[in-house]
Amino acid sequence: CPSSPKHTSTPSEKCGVLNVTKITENGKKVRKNWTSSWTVLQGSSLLFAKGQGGSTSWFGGNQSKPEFTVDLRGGAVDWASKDKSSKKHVIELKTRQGTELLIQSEIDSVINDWYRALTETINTHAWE
Ligand code: I3S
Repeated sequence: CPSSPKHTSTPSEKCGVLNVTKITENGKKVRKNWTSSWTVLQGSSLLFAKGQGGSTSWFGGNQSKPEFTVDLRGGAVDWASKDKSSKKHVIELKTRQGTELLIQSEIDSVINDWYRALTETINTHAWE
């Protein structure tokens, strides 16, 4: 992550571009709206900023504001079933607050790394 070069090896700090859509908000189904989003995992929070905005894009900078933040504590992550999306490599993320997101990347290794990082984060912060 550009703003934290010293912390790039920390598993709880990760960022990159992913395709994201909400499918449920506060327990209510919402219409899918897939967007390419600059995504940052920071501690137990997952932050999304709309649009890629170039590689220097960062929430603290001028280019992008955090569009959406998800609290991972008490959440659940799993591979999405086929009926959730026709896309491949889709992660389903459920929050304790009743928001469900789909997270996708065309790149195998990228989505596998995110799956690992999200699972790790949820397990680490499960009892907070
Ligand atoms: O689960 P759905 O309804 O088949 O999801 C698709 C739709 O949301 C579609 O948008 P509109 O129905 O607003 O045109 C999206 O373009 C598709 O990407 C959605 O399906 P996938 O399988 O790509 O998640």
